[in-house]
Amino acid sequence: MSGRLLIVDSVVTNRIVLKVKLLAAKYAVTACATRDEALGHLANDRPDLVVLSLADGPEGVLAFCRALRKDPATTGTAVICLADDGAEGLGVAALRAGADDVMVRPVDDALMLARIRSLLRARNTDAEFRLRGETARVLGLAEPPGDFARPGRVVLVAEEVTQRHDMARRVAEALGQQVIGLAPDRALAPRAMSEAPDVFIILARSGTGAAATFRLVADLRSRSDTRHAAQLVICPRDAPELAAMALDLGVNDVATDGTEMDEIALRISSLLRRKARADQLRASVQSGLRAAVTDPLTGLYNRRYAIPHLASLADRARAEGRGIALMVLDIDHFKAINDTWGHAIGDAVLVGVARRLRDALRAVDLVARIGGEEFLVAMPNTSVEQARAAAERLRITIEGQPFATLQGQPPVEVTLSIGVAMEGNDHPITEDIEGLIARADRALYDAKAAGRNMVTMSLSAA
Ligand code: GH3
Ligand code: MG
Ligand code: MG
Repeated sequence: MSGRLLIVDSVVTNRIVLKVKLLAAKYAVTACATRDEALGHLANDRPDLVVLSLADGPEGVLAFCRALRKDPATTGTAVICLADDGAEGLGVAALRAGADDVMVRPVDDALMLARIRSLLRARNTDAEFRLRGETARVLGLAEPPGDFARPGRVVLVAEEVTQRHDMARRVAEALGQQVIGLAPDRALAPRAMSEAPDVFIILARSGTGAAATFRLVADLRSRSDTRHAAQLVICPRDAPELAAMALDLGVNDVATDGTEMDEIALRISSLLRRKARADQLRASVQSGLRAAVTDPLTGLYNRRYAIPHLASLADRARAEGRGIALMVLDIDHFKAINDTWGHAIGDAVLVGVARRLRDALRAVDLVARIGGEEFLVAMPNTSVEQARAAAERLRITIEGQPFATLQGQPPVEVTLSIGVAMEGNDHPITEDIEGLIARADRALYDAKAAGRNMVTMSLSAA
């Protein structure tokens, strides 16, 4: 995976050694000796990830880190801080300042590269989510996600029962919320929890137990009720290769045994925030897209969906050399229904008509509400006779039985006029979809002019 990395370290040998390692891993790397130099670089270039040495005066470095987070241009840039061994408390401070990870020198090379890969992956996912969120917003589909932290469901998974209870209790204390301890097989049982977890903390086992840990990580990722949950794996201190493998397997974060509880709690909080943001965007994009193409009153597709869908139905019919029927249906004297019975009953009639139309058609047919009391039906793979019969059936479906609307109200008699335009069946199908609809509209007008409650066909444009 390629990416642009920026190193800020005043010690020349540190800078060069790290740069050489990262270049060997095929990253584009810039190294700066001072934060001022780094700022100059940041003004012209947007690195994907910044490595900061905390040895260069922690106060200044942390302020720099906070500034990166605050600036919209760099808020999504990943940050790794490097601390000297024995710099107690700096880990927590750096995470609070917005760093994604703090690594203690001497850093294990494989672990560092795995961490960089993991952060760049997360950054890409974030960027994609942001983009989707923005698209949804531009289209007017979704509310912008708020910055919020709701309590999440945190589950700690460990094989050994005493260790499990002890760790769950300590994490819960540091985090200030409930943490459920579960054995691995219970974590995989869908009904073990009433609601899907947001974060799994997994206590890794080293040696022969490592395989079981990795299997659990992969299993949780593959199941529908746990796949979106974030994973934090806590590895034994002397097993950086295990942490590196876990990151490459796709866990969201790793920590080591003996990491301060405050730091674990911060890492979990950050995972919870990220998970909540992703959940919200997923939900708003999905419901936004659905809302964008359906009519809220009847649940039918709206015009925005119908036109492009009709175009692709026409494309397919053209490619297969089959006919297509397009109908425009309009309720007769609907204004009078509103005037006589009131708008609420008018609405109920619209809902009822929509339901009868949908029930009377095939699954492959398109039914949409394209105006107040106007509907569109497209039937692929349909001959003139079939189209005429279908339109007649729809007309009778509406006319045949008055509509029961609101409770206590008498049923309402409704009729429908239908204009049908045929395409294909010996002619090439038009690419002019609006023109095709206009033909069906003219046929509808003829049906209205001829007395309503009637089907009129327009056989071809030629
Ligand atoms: P025609 O037989 O010529 O089609 O006459 P019409 O009365 O059906 O047609 P017109 O276009 O004059 O009136 C349509 C009415 O539909 C006017 C409008 O108030 C009403 N309408 C449009 N949308 C809705 C809706 O969502 N709910 C209700 N209740 N009425 C609606
Ligand atoms: Mg109308
Ligand atoms: Mg009408």
